[in-house]
Amino acid sequence: MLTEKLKFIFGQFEHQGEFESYQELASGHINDTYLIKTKKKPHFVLQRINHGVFKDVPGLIENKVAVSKHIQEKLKNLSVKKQKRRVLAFAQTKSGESYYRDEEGNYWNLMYFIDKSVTYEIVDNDDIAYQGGRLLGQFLTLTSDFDASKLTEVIPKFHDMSFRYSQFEDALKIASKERLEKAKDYIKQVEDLKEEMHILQKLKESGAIKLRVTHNDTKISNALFNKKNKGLCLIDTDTVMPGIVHYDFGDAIRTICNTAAEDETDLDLVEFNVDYYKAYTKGFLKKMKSSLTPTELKYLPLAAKTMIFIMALRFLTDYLNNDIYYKTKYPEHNLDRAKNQFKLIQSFTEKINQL
Ligand code: GN1
Ligand code: MG
Repeated sequence: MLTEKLKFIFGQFEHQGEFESYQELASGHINDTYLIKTKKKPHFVLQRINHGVFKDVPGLIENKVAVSKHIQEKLKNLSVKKQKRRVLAFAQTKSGESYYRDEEGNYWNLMYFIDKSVTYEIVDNDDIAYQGGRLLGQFLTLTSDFDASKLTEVIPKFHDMSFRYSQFEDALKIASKERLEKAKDYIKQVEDLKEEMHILQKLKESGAIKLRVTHNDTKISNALFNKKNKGLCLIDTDTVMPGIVHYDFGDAIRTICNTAAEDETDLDLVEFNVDYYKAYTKGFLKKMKSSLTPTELKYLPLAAKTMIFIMALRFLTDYLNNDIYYKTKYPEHNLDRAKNQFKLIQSFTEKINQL
C-alpha cells in the first residue's frame, strides 16, 4: 500500500517528524510528489525522481542541494525563521546521503515543507505577477556568483532549440497517420517559425549571451508565496543547470501571462495578458537590471515567444511519439497542451506592439 511505502521511505531520512498522513501534489508532469503530514510540524515534501527522464539522479540532487546551500549562505543575515522560508532545505538519510534508493531502484528525496505558503496555477492579479518577477530576479541574483560549470547538466540540451527540432523531426517519421493529421496545422507552424526560434540559441553559441545558473522550470506554480502574496522562494530546482537568463524569464512569462491553464481546451480563454507581462518584468528588472547586459535586455521579449514555443514543440513532439514523456490524463492531452501554447503565441504576437 502506498501509505505504508511512503511511511517507510520517510522513515529512512533523518528528522524528528512522525508520519501522520500524505497527500499527493499532482501538478508536476514528471516526478511523483507527496506532502507528508507529521503529527507535529514541520511537514515535509517527499519526491520520487523519475530516473527514466533524469538519467543522473545523484547529480541532480547534488545540484539542487549545492544551490540551496549557496542561497542559504547568502541569506545568513536574515533570522533563521526567515531563512527557512526563503530557500528549500533538504533532509539527509540516516546514512548521510541526500537521497534514498529503494529496492525497486527508485530515487527519493525529502524536503522541509515551507509552512503557510501558497502556489498558483494561474495568475489573477498584477501583484502576483510582480512578486513572481521579483522572486526570479532574486534567485538569479543570489546564484549569480555560483560557478555554473560545477553543475551537472541533468538533461543535456534541455532548452536547446536544434535538439528539440531534431526530436520533433524524428517523431514525424514514426507518428501514426491519425496523429499526424490531427497535428498538421501545428506541424506547419513549427516549420514556419524555425529560423526565428533559433535566434537566442545562436546568441548563446556565439557567446553574445553568457551562461549562468538558471532554474529552467520557472512556471508560476514553482513559485511559493506567503498568505499575503509576498514571494518566498522558487521550488522544484531539479533542473538547475547552466543556461541563459532568457530561459527562465521566458518560461515564467509563458504561465504568468496565460489567462488560462497550460492545458485549457477552450482556446477562447487563452490570451496573453500584457498587464501581467509589464508587472512581471517590472519586478524582475527591479532585482536584475543592473546585472543584465544590453543584449540580454534587448532579447527579453523574444525570450517569451521562444519559451512558449519550445514548450508547444515539446508537447507536440510527445503527442506524435504517443505520449512517452509527460504524464497525461487522456489520449489527446499533449495535443491540447500544444494547441494551447500555439494560441498563446498567436495572442502574444498580436499584442507585442503594445509592449
Ligand atoms: C515539466 O514536471 P514538471 O511539471 O515540473 C517539464 C518542464 C515543462 C513543464 C510544463 C524535466 O515540468 O520542462 O516546462 O513540465 N520538466 C521536464 O508544465 O521536462
Ligand atoms: Mg519541474
